[in-house]
Amino acid sequence: EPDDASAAAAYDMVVVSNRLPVDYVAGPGGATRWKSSPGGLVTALEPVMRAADGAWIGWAGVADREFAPFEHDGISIIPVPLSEQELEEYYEGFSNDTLWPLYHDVIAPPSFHREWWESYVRVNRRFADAAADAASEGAVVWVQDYQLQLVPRMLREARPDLVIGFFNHIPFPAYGIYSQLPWRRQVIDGLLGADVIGFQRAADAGNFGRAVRRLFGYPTRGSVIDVPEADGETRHVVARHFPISIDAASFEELARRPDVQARAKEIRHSLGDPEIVMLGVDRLDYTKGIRHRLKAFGELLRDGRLGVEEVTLVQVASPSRERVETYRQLRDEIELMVGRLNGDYSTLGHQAIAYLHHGYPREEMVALYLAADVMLVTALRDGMNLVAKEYVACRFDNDGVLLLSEFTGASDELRQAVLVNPHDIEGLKDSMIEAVRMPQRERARRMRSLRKRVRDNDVANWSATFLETLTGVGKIDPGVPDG
Ligand code: GDG
Repeated sequence: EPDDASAAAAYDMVVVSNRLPVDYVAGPGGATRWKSSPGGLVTALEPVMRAADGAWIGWAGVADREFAPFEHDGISIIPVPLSEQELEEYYEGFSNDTLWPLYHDVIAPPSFHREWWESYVRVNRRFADAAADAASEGAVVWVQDYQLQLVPRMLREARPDLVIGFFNHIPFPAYGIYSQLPWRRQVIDGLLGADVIGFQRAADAGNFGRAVRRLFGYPTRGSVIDVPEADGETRHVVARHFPISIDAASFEELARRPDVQARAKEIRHSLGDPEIVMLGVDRLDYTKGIRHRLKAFGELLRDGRLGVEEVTLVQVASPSRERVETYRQLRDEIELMVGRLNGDYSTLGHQAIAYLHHGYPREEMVALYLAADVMLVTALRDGMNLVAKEYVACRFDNDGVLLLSEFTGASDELRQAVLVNPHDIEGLKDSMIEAVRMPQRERARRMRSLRKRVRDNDVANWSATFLETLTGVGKIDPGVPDG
């Protein structure tokens, strides 16, 4: 039960995620400043939180520092501290070197370490405690992503009055892969503390349901799982897909700005005005299929099916998880490939690949989207992939071709993209050529249909659908006997 002190600062809507939507920047003279940070989840939830006047619980991005709660841009921010060791074990270790590769179909081998798991449990407990303190009686708490899978159960035990949602932003793997996890029962049990468990794709929810049946034998009917509780009651937990999206209107608004359009022209000009600009935008991550993309592009140049006078590939690889060894190796491999391809095929006037290991402001990203004739999304596994949706949202000119991997959640919705299997290098090459040569009428037809899809399911729709499901469950369930 909340005591008087916490009741005074109680919020009816609480979001819990590993990272806060703000970055800490050391100001002049030791002053503390906060700056909104870009990224998939922040982009998705910021508008919702501002409207709901809620609190956001998460880590501020610097280890070994404690910060008092504060307001930022109309959102109450409640920082949770992490020590340097917890950063290594809970975050870089268990979250990004165990769960991330495991949940992305073991594209890279996951590491299993018992100390990492213990740290994961400890940190999840700290986040759950912070949420229990911040939430008002009967509040809605929405827990985000794979770093915090134990929080729903911990929170339910402390605060049975709460309505608890969980959304998994990354895939949920098939049981044959999931079952490798030494703590597979604890993680599922942690998630089942929620009232609603959201996934990106129907296939992810299906994999989760199968894991529940295999490990616990709980009955499932469609998206409802019957979870027996210690008091003999049965809770009905909903596990289904809620495909995440973007704030499509705000991307289009940026794309329509004259300065952003001028910048798009300038980008093409500075590339030597090639006929075709191809673009990749990814965090530098082994799930994104950057190597497959470069290999296919390199072979097209080698075979003379594309020439550097005609085509330039712009690859933005934003720095990510740079202290994790797999990511360092990946960076070396990609930069070796880019260096070789440019060495082999660039001329003084035309670069084969413009490779950028930087993060950019949103305006620059949008200018890049506008400058690109072909957008390459070749992920080997991706929960959704927001870049694909952002590209489409920006193309109010109904032009541009989206080449999209079947292994992204986005491919379930964006059926009018040029769909590819990135493992099939020959197929990928043919699809790149198809995209480059696609007649204008067909480009327009496909883009119109893609744009309609992204407009119809934007991020406001995503969060509204999730929260309606969640509060619907919360209203119906308490006190209603099973059956
Ligand atoms: C996870 C899941 C799921 C990237 N570089 C810059 C920049 N970005 C922005 C993009 C986009 C976001 O970051 C990346 O989102 P993605 O969906 O593409 O991928 P993940 O980061 O892996 O996100 C993913 C997502 O969560 C949401 O549920 O779709 O499957 O893996 O918005 O534009 N933004 C700016 N500068 C950059 O350099 N401003």
